[in-house]
Amino acid sequence: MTKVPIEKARVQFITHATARYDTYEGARLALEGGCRWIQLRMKGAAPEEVTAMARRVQPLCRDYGSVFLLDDHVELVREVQADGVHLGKNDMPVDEARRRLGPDCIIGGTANTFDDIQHLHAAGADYIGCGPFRFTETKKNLSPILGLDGYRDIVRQMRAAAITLPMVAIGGITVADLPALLATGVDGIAVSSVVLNAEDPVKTMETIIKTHGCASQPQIIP
Ligand code: TZP
Ligand code: MG
Repeated sequence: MTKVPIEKARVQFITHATARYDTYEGARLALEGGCRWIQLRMKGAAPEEVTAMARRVQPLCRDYGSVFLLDDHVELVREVQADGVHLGKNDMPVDEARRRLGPDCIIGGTANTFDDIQHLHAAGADYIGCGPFRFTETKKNLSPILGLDGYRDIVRQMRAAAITLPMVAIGGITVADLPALLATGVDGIAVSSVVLNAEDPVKTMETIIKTHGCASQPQIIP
């Protein structure tokens, strides 16, 4: 697998347990809807709990041909055979994670500004999750909201600096936002609640994939 398969990176699903769906079921629905990039995010969960869930979600992702990343837990990446890790500003620095995990592992970083992106690029990140687009209850302690103008500005600065890392928008994104958001030049989107809170999560993910014009490979398992 290419290190960051861009066709899979364009629509990323971030897990989140809700009253209706647990973490595993949420990931399964996203995969069934055609998503091929799952980030296992279990804020506040003990490492043993993350490990146990990762041992269930990893093979599911493999069956669907999906990328499987852990949020935060660099120390578990090898143990659960994840493809990589996503790191925020308060997590292990990307360059240290790179030293520990090696060149083949996917390492993503969270950014809110072009300055953050420059640092992540220099540190050896493979892709950027940039946000928040708008307010969301899925994440605590949000950075300043970017909105469409924020992404336009950041894309312009990335191009001027010839930084070609894939950059995905995140935070409160709905299906209706996609055309305008993608028109800003971002490479993709990362979503959670728009899928999990939808009446039909599978259909909603299918719509997102179609709207993005990057339908994934046909499903591998029924
Ligand atoms: N980082 C910035 S916003 C966010 C994360 C993990 C949550 C994205 O979830 P949602 O439900 O799509 O706003
Ligand atoms: Mg984090």
